[in-house]
Amino acid sequence: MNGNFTFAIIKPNAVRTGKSGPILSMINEGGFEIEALKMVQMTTEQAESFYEVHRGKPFYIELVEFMTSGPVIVMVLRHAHAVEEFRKLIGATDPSKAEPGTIRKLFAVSVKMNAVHGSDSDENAARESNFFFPATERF
Ligand code: IDP
Ligand code: MG
Repeated sequence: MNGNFTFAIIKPNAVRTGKSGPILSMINEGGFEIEALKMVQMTTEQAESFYEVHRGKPFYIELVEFMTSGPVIVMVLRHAHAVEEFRKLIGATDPSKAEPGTIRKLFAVSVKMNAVHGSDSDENAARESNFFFPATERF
């Protein structure tokens, strides 16, 4: 991971309502290459561990419940300055504050059900990619 990769999730609300295709189109049109992709149903243990950094926050339990409420699409994306560029493409956590034309502005239904996840640092991009795609499974 050298700044050219990020990790993304299409969250359960978006998968459930048929938004995976439009979101993947926006990712492609944004110039991101899909390096690895799969659909998974997260277990509670996986979601708790993935969101470990938020443990103890008021929204942690409902976030874990939401993220395990149905299948998600997890992927590793390649782009120059991938973390920053993908955060721009998805927009603010709270969709009411997201820029027009961002994925969250278009597809989020609430702060919690905000359609997509994007890593917030190169270090977390590596951690999160390895969490779902062990080195042997990719590239
Ligand atoms: P991010 O996804 O934009 O990085 P974080 O602050 O890391 O935002 O929060 C992780 C996820 O937790 C958010 O994407 C959202 O699904 C959920 N979340 C964040 N804040 C709240 C909240 O106040 N209520 C409910 N869910 C929240
Ligand atoms: Mg975050």
